[in-house]
Formats: sequence, structure tokens, C-alpha cells
Amino acid sequence: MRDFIALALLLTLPAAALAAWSSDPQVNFAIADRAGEQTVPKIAARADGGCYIAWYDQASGNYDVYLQRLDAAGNEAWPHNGILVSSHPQDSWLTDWDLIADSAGNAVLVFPDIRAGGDWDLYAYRVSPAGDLLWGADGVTINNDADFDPTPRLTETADGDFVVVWGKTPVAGDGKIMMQRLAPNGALRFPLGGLAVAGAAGEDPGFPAPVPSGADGVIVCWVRDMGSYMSPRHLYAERFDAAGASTWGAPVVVYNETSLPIAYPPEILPDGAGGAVLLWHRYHGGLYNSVVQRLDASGNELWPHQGLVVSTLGGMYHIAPTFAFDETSGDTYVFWDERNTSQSQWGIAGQRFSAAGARLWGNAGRVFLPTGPLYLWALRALPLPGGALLFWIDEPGGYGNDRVRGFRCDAAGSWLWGAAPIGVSTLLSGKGRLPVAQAPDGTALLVWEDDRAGAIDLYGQNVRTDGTLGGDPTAAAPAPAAGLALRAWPNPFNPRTTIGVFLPAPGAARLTIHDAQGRRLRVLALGELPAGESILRWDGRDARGKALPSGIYWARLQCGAQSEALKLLLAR
Ligand SMILES: [Ca+2]
Ligand SMILES: [Ca+2]
Ligand SMILES: [Ca+2]
Repeated sequence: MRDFIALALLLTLPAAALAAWSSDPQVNFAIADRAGEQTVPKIAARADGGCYIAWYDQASGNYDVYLQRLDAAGNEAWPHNGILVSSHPQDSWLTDWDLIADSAGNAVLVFPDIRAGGDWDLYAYRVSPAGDLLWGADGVTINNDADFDPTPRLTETADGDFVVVWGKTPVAGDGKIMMQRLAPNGALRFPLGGLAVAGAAGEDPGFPAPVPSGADGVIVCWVRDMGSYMSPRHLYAERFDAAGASTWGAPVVVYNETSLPIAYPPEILPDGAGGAVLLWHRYHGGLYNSVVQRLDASGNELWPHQGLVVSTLGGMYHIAPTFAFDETSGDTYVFWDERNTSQSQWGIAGQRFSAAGARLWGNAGRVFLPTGPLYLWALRALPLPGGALLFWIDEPGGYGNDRVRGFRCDAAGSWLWGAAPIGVSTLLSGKGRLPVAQAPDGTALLVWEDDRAGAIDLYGQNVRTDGTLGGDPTAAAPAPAAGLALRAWPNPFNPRTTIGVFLPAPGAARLTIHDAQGRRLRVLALGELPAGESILRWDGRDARGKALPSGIYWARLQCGAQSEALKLLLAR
């Protein structure tokens, strides 16, 4: 009876009231639930605690590209089921693509389609928080040729440009890693079709992934050659400048002891200091193991050549890894599937590497879920200062009866949300993909494919750093009736923080950033602000765009005769 009442209540609520993060892991939030498939979702966090979610939507019969924006409470900025970005013809075979939220708060998407032939060409769109297509109704054409151009990846450089990389399989000749760079207005920095930045005679490189590095560069990792089963699928990395030129002179051979498993894309994270951390798994000596390496901005390997294995324990597979880099400590957290060698039992183990590459959780890592008969996959890690979050899908009800669960651990590897993982989505249904993002306050934002109502829909859930679901982080803001108020999160921060500015009544206000000596470095807001809290963002840079050093800064709010100040600690 209780279930019936809950259902009846849900059905009588106005639709808008449902459109927010749920606090119930049996319910979650239907991001996109029209007829047909909503599939291959991507999620990117915004500075205001909200996010963009993009996906391929088959409701029209074609896999159209749709986008939704949610605020921190999960309220939909646009109509339920999102706004149409592209209805150009799409292949029925879908591969990975990319979405980011840029530093100006827009969404940037890059994907292939078949509007100019079945070979696949690439297009990029930039969408404002209001839903305007800033690069035109048809986006920007990245290339227009007869070659196969799949799985583009995207990043924003520190100077505000966008870099797209992909692996090209040409009609004839060798494959290449390609790069295109776009100005904020969508103008191509390189010739149409991009620059070939890597590839050797007789080889077909693939799976490139970029991270920003320094003022205007990127570090890209890729697999050396994926041409055939016997190809040397080694892991390479290289740094490229704003002109697309190598700054290391030649790729760094990160791993070449054995070939990476077929169709395995290595992962890369920026280390906050111009370098990068790389993660892959390998098959060597009859066992799978996961391996990490850290490169500095000059391309030096900071850890032993061929990388550090996450576990030296024999007789088990340490496979399908995920990782998170804690910029506050320089520690790298890796979690993996601790699988028996007959691949009939699964578990979760983790390792914490110090900045110097020490295995801080012992040579065998730390067991979080003992290896057993419960099938699990799609491990996804996110960092928190002094620890990490982990989420995954498991299958307690057999095939198609899946959950999403998660935990938070501290630097010692202890669970912080109780003695067992929390349920993020506990209604048993077919689930998949599980891309994740992270709000500035550390809240995890998850989206997954879900067949609970028939043909695939997308569901999502927020998980706050205390392990609770739902809620409105802005509702917890101090809301003094009489005066101005300021808050910032995170604080200490590196390199970005979000500043909440509270005004008791609408008024002309000024928010400025000052150094410890009181010198004004930056104006973040100048003009009319509404009553209540306005959300602003500071990127740790002065008015000229120069990254400021670690130290104490002040945010100063002035409105009429009133003023308020808040101490900010930038810890790079
Ligand atoms: Ca074409
Ligand atoms: Ca093409
Ligand atoms: Ca559907």
C-alpha cells in the first residue's frame, strides 16, 4: 500500500516538480525518456554546480543530438527531453564522442555524422546556457572528406581555445592522429580537415585523448598502431603547442612491452602542473594488470619507464581500471576490477600512488569489495581532497537487472559513508555507460542508459560528498534577511572557485578580487544583481588573464553603503 501511495503522489505532482535530482535511489531522475533510444550520453559539470548532458536521441528515427542543462538542484533549464542540437543524418553504428562545459559556461560538443557521406565527418557545436547555437545552426565543420573519422575527443586550452583530436582512417594510405583547433568564435585555427600530428609509415594510430597543458598547449596520448590484431598497440604521448607543433621533439613511448588489449582506450588526466597522469591496462606474462605513468610538462617520465603496476599480487587479473588525480596532494587514486583468471568472479580493489610513485596502499593494493560471483563493471573514479569517490554498475538480479552503487574513501582507503557501498540507483533494470562529472563542491553527477521503462532512456543522479542524494546545495546557503553575504566553494581552491553573492534586495553591486595587500586584481561583477544569491566563478587569474600564485586573496562585495569580504585561499 505504501508503494501505491508513493506512486499516486508522484503521478499527481506537476511535471516540473519531478524535474530535479531525486533523493530516492529507487526513483532517480529521468533525463531523457521519450520513445525510442536515448543513448551514448555525455555529461559535463558547470561552475554553478549544474551540468550539461548530451546524447543521441532516436525518437525521430534518426540519431539526433540533444542537449539538456540542469542547475545544481537538477532543475531543467530547457524543456523536458532537451533541445535539438543536430538532426543531420547519423549512422546507425554509434561510437564515442565528446562534450565539455567551457570556462565561459557554454557547452561544446563534437561528433561525427554522415551529412556529407557515409564515411563520417566531424562537426563541433557551441551552445550557450540560454540554448543558443553560438557556432551556427549547423555547427562548425571540422573536416569534409572521404575518410573514416570516428571518436573525436575535445578539450579547452588555458587560453580559451578548443582542441579536437581524432584517429583518421583514410581511403588510402596510413592512418593519422589528427588535430583541429578552434577559436572561441568557432574559427578554425588550422586548415579545414586539421593537421596530422602523429602516425608512422605502415601504421594506423588511434584512440587519441587530449588534456590541456600550460598556457595554450595540450598533451595527447594515443595507441601507436591499431591496424590489425598483430599491430604494436603501444602507448605514446606528445605535447603540442598552439600551432599544433610538437614541443617534445618526438612522442614519448609510455609503454611498449606488449600490445594493449584490442579496442582498449587508454586514459589521461591533467596533473594541474602542465603534466599528465596516464592509465592503461596490459596483458603480460599471462595476466592483466593496470599501469600508471606520470609525465611532466617537458615529457619526462616521473615514474619508472613502462609505468607502475597497481598491484604486484600474482594469480589475479587487475583489470578495467579507472583513476582520479587529487590536485591538492598530488596523489593518484586507481580502482580496478580484481577478477579471477577464469573471469567468473569480480571485485573492486584500489591503489593510492604518492606524487613520487610510492604504492601507499601496499603492493597488492586495498580490497574494497572481495572478489566474488557478483558481476560488476563501468568503474568510475572522481577525486576529492584527501580521497576519492568510486561508482560502478553491478548485476545482483542477473542480466538486465542492474544497480549503480558507490563509495567515498579517504587517503587511508577507509570508507566514509558507512560499512557498505551506497545505492545510487537500486531499481533493478538494464543499465550502461555511466559517464560521470563533478561539481565544484565535489558532488558527483552521474548519467546512465536505463531500460526500466522499455526502449533505452537516460537517468541521472547526483551524489553529494556526504553520500546523500538529491537536495539543493544552494538551499543550504546562508540567507541573512538584512545584509550582504558571500560564500565560496571549494575554498581552499585550485585553480577555480565558485562564489555565491547574496543580496537582500536588488541593487547595483560590485564584486572584486584583491590580494593580501588589498590591491584590486580583478572585477568579477559590476552592475545590477537580483535579490538572493547570484553565482559567480573565479579562475584564479588577474584582469590580464595571468594565473596568480598560491596565497590568500579577498573577495569584496560592495552594494550601496554596505560591504562584505571573504578570504579565499588559492593552493596550487
Ligand atoms: Ca565525407
Ligand atoms: Ca570523413
Ligand atoms: Ca526511450
